[in-house]
Amino acid sequence: MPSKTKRDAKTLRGLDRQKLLDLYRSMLLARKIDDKEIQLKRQNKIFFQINGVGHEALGAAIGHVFRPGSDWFFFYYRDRAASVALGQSAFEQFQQAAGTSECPQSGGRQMPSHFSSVPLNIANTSSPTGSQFLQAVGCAEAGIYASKHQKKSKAAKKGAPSDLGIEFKEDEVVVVTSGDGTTSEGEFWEAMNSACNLKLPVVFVIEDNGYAISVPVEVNTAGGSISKLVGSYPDLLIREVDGCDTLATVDALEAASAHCRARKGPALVHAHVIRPYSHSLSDDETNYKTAAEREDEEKRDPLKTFPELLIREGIVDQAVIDAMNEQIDEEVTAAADKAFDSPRPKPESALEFVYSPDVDPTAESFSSPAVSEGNPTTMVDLLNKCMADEMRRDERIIMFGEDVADVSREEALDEVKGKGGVFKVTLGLQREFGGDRVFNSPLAEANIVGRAIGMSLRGLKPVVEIQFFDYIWPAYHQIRSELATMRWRSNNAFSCPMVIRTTYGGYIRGGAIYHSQSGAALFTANPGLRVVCPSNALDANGLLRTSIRCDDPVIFLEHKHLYRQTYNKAAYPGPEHSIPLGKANVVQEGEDVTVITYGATVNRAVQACRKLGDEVSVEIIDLRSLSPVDWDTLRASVRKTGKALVLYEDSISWGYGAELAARLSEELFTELDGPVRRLAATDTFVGYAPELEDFILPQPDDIREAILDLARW
Ligand SMILES: Cc1ncc(C[n+]2csc(CCOP(=O)(O)OP(=O)(O)O)c2C)c(N)n1
Ligand SMILES: [Mg+2]
Repeated sequence: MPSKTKRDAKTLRGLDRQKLLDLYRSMLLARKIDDKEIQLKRQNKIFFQINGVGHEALGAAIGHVFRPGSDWFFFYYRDRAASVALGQSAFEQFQQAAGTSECPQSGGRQMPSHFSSVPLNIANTSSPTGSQFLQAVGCAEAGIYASKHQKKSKAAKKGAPSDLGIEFKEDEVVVVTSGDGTTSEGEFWEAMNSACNLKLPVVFVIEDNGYAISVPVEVNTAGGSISKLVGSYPDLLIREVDGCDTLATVDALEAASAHCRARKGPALVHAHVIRPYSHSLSDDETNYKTAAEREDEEKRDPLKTFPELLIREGIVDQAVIDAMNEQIDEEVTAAADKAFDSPRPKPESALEFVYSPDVDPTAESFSSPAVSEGNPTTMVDLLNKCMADEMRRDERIIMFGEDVADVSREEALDEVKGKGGVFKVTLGLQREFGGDRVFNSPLAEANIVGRAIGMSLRGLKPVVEIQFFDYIWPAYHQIRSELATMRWRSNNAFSCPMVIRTTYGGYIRGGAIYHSQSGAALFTANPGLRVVCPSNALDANGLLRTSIRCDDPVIFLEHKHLYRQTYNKAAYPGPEHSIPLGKANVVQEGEDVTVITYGATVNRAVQACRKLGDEVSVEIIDLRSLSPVDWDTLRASVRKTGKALVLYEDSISWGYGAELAARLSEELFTELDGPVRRLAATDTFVGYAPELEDFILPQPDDIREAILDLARW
């Protein structure tokens, strides 16, 4: 071993030669991967390219300050340098560009620069800008919950469950990055609000390159500075820094990291960087950036300034820089070649990992009969009892939403009865399980689902409530783009099993447009989601249990009108009652016509049949689970009767029943004795006046008519 030279001993801002060279190496590797990818794209060997050029000093500093495998990272597409600095190899990056089957980031499913790593705790990156913020908040909450739980269970008596199976470090932090333009997304502000309110260890790193594609920062951000704008958030440490100055950036991130590790609150690092290669290969920034502006950026390029600094300060000489350049060129070429020699995805592998390969919620093992005790009670009560039973059994279950807690100010618990949800479905759960497990969210639906995704990524099991289906839309982006896709897009590396309970539907007299919606098809149209809809109290209990124990995200639709009907009550079925998903219930058997329905129209079909008397023999099928669908039961019934009426509460056109009708017509064409008919709501919204509501929604008389009409064929 050569003895240490004077140069080895020299440090810059406390960083030794090796650390400084490591920083440079990450920056250089990232730049060269981008350059190589650009070449490959121009040769049509890869199909997309987006670069992280100009963001490398910041990325290398992130990798230097934070801890892969114990801190968590929610990145966006410019974080190539951060990813390699944390430990991702050039080969991993090229595998994604080439779209290989063994690419650990997505198995050929996502574009390049969608970073992801289980061992490094880089949560799977998606393409929508800004959806990562709330997930980072939830991820930080999961770490705090696991830590508190550990402490409690150590203190608890023997036999108490002690381990949630969630790995965490006492001083861990969550890093979330985005561009300047993305801070205009509402979810950024929702995340800031919750991170500050809960004093969470989240480091927001805003990589401000001055543009969102062609839109300059002052158009996106009032006053042009995000760090100025967030100045009044409580407990937020703010650092503004030149993100092209590697060492200043390390200092800023160190300060943020220390603030968060000491649990003083979140931090925001506003780093000014450059974007000299245009937004992506599909963009040419000369169309909107002046030559002078581009020249200024060029001067700040960290790949120029940092090695110059190292040489100027006597840390290295040009030969070291040249040698590193050569070595990385070779590494990059070899990694790219290896990626192109790697196995390609089998086309049919596209069907894998839409859902969990481990837990099949349609399996017979989820069929556990009711062991009934006590008097019949309501759907609200049996939903509540299911959640209480499951929470006793599994301490990973966390419940939050608007008004779901009994009382946020816990000191009042002894004096008041508690709210427990606007329909009282969660009443008493906070009282029994405490405010760490059952709590109110801000009035922000994306906040609820985004945070739940971050929690479930780490192994918690959120069972969250969206107060009204009518107001689920701010969360729809999280549901459709993140929740439904997580397992598939990460090739089964990440998943977010959870339950989203929401109340839906009309027939409530006065619900009108914004308290009567029922667009189930907007959820069943998303691969990756399970959609469940009970029509009675007993099924609600059994289906909710399966949904909670299932390994997939479940949208659990609770019809408000059914919550307290006497006809659908049942006795408490015990703590193990469960019903597999995808198993319909034949409510009544018949020979002439099959009525296929779910939710509040099940009982309306029964009423219609009562009115029919013996005129027509009708089989009524309650789907119970809208995705997956019990096609076997539907086929068998329609084969028997030769006639099918699909009855649903959505607007008739494009509604849930359209797919059922299409499939049945297609598959059973030769066995049908009449057209597959649909009866549903009008193609309007639901009106307030009873005359309007009754006309809009299918009523027993309408159902009777439709059955008679079909029977005549
Ligand atoms: C929700 C969403 N809207 C629009 C886009 C299209 N898009 C991709 S990148 C981008 C600009 C982002 O700018 P900024 O946040 O400043 O990040 P930068 O690319 O400059 O690093 C846009 C509009 C997207 N991916 N997601
Ligand atoms: Mg930008």
